[in-house]
Formats: sequence, structure tokens, C-alpha cells
Amino acid sequence: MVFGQVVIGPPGSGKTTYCNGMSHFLELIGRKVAVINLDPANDALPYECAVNIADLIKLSDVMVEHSLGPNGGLVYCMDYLEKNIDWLEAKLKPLLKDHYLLFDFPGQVELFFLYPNAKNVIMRLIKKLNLRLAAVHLVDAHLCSDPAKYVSALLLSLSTMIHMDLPHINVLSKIDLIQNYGKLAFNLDFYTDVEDLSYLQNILDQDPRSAKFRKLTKELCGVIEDYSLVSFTTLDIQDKESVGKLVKLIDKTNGYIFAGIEASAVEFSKIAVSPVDWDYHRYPFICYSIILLLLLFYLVDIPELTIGEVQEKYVKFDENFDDIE
Ligand SMILES: Nc1nc2c(ncn2[C@@H]2O[C@H](COP(=O)(O)OP(=O)(O)O)[C@@H](O)[C@H]2O)c(=O)[nH]1
Ligand SMILES: [Mg+2]
Repeated sequence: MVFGQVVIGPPGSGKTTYCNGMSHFLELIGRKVAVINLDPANDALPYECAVNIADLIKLSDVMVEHSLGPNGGLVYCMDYLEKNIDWLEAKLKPLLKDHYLLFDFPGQVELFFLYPNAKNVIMRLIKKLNLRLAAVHLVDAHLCSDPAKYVSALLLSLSTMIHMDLPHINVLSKIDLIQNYGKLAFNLDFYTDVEDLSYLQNILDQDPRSAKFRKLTKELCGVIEDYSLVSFTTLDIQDKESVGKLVKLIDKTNGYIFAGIEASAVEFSKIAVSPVDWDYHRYPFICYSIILLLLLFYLVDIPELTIGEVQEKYVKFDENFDDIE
């Protein structure tokens, strides 16, 4: 069985950075990782990819040849990929024996809740190559600082979950920057747990721009609450504990933890004997401390950062939070 992640989310949410950081992290714990770039708009890749859609089709060529803009061009590219799925299968086959797969997808959101091509590609790979994939849906955490944008992030997450029909994890990415765009109106768990959206309505009512959409927003929040599917975990890709916590969650979601548990014990013992150099220039984790942490991480059930602790780390304390809630 081959395990992996389908990394999706709006442009700029951090997918490519995530694939880079996640592949380094997984390699450090001993997994063989292959990153598959399926985003034709990714031109300067920070990681070495095992498969690159640019070898099949280039967005710039499509835009010129078919007089399309970047969004139309990406829809065309996904359609082309679906029609040439044999190319992708042939490229993936040599990796199936021992690799963990990370798929870096394009950011145009309509590809994941409107058009069928990207989903068809994933479903075909799952069936033909017997893959166990989890969708990791990244949403920039700064959207929490604007209630209207937060509602649209919830709607996007819900429609993507329903459309993709995969084991799914929603992630508030770049949590380290959450306060850079303004103060949060509520505690962080309000945004991650998505339990009672009626409080948002009060905040939205104070904004004259949202007043005329009051009823619509209320109905949309009602839909999100009725489905009761959306919740978020948080991620700072530069922080090893944050990445480790997410890996544990993904391992449960795609089943790696159940099928690969023996393998992972071997992986960890290998690391203990011969430590790996960690020279990820952008996010330099400290190699030895991470190895120790990771050994503890699986072998001992260390407490994970709670959302309250994440808040303490990244969000300035505001005594009004509790009053508002
Ligand atoms: N501070 C911070 N910046 C991040 C993080 N993840 C991504 N970025 C930055 O966000 C920008 C967009 O990231 P990119 O991976 O290209 O997004 P993509 O379009 O979804 O592939 C880049 O400048 C990254 O360096 C994070 O966890 N923290
Ligand atoms: Mg990208």
C-alpha cells in the first residue's frame, strides 16, 4: 500500500512551501518521500520533484496557444492531465515500491469544487495504483482576522470536502502570521472548532459593508453548521512541533499509522543509529533535538500542543476574548 497527501488550497496558502517542509520532515524521520508537482504555475520549485507536470504541459504555452488567462489555462492543463493520465501513472509506478507521495496541486479553488478533472485524476490514481491519500487543505490563517473572509474560507473548505470525497484535514496555515493582519475577535478555538457561528453575525453587523448581506451570511453560516463537517488544525511550517502534530493527524487520516507502524519503528531506530543532517535553509530545524523529539513523538505518547497553547504562542493575550464569548 502506498500512502500520501494531496495538498490543496487557494493560491498563496503555502502548498509548495508545505511540500518542501513536509518532505524534509518526513525524510528526517526516515520515510522515502517523492514530491509530485501537478501545478503548472509553480515555476521556481524549492524542492526536487520526482514528477513535474511541466514535463507534460506548460501553462505559459497553453495561455499563448489558446488565448487563455491563467485561470482558464489551469483548467485546460488539468483537463489535459486527465486525458494523459497514463503519462502520470507511468511516472509514478517506479515510486510505488517504497515512497510516500506528496502531491502539490494548483491553487485555483474552482478546480476542487467545480470542475471534475483534478478529482478524476486523484480517483483514478487511487484506484489503479492502490494509493491511500488524505487531502490536506491549506487556508491562510489571516482570513480569521476578517469575519466575512472567514465565512468564505469555511464555505470553501466545506465545498472542497464534499466535492473531493477524500479523508480530509483542513489546516489554518501560516499561524505564525495570524496577528499581522489585525486583532482576532475571538479565542483561536472559536476559529478552529467552528461550533457556534452566531457570534460572527454580531461582529458582521457592526460592519456597514456586510449589513445588506446579513440574511445571506446567516443562511450560509446555517449551511456550514448543519453539515457540521468543517474544523481546522493549525500549522506553522517553521515549527517542528506544529509539523509533527500535523503528521500524526495525517498518519491517522490516511491510515499510515495502522499499516506502517512496524515500518515506522524501523525508521526511528535507523535515525537513532545514524542521525541525518538537517540543512533546510529556510526553516533550519535543529537536527538532534528533532530526532529526540520524534523518537518520543511515536514511542511515548507526549502531550500535543492544545489550541490554547497555540493561541498563547501566536496570539497576544486579550482579556476581552472571554467576555465576548
Ligand atoms: N510565515 C510563514 N510563511 C509561510 C508559511 N508557509 C508559506 N509561507 C509563505 O507564503 C508564501 C506563499 O507560499 P507558497 O508555498 O508559494 O504558496 P502556494 O501558492 O499555496 O504554493 C511564500 O512566501 C512562503 O514563504 C508559514 O507557515 N509561515
Ligand atoms: Mg505553489
